Amino acid sequence: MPFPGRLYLLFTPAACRHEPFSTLAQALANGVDLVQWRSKSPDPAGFARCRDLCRQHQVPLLVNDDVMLALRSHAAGAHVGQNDMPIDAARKLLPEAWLGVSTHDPVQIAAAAAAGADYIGFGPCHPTATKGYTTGKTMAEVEAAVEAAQQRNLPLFAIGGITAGNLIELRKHGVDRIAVSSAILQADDPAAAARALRRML
Ligand code: TZP
Ligand code: MG
Repeated sequence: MPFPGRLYLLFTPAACRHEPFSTLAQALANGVDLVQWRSKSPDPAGFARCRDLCRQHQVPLLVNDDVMLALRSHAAGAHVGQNDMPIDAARKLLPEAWLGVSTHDPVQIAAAAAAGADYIGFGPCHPTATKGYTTGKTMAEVEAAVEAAQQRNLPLFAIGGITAGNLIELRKHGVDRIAVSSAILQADDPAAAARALRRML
């Protein structure tokens, strides 16, 4: 099955301006088509609510960092960073589920492809307080990453400080999938924010 999703929401309940599960429901009803559970502390009840909402909307749910939670909960997959469980170990634990990897340059993209990742995140494209990045990528770096991913048939989600305002430029440089947190979770109107991003993808 081709990897699904254009508008990937990194869902951290504590990062929401409004009530988290109402925010998630609005995002799911307005164009978010992939969700990552990204809670920094264990929250089984929150995870269950998130999973139920994703199921209702038939949107795949992936778990950040915690490959074992992804396995136990029969989530659609897991996402690992460069300092989390090694990709090949995660791949062995999740032979069937989706596996995503955070990457920051073409060398990491090649390694993620070789280890069997199903998709990559690439960034931070722009500075973002969500993860404390003060610098982003040049558009030449974005293009090089898009090309490296395309050569390996690896879906690439641009990530980091993406807004409806700066997505136009990323689109011009080959980005067709994005992962966002604050653009939706911190929006005054999360439904409108999700719709605005989705219209551009
Ligand atoms: N990885 C690179 S930037 C980032 C992650 C998880 C944060 C994305 O959040 P935002 O709020 O969309 O910048
Ligand atoms: Mg991580």
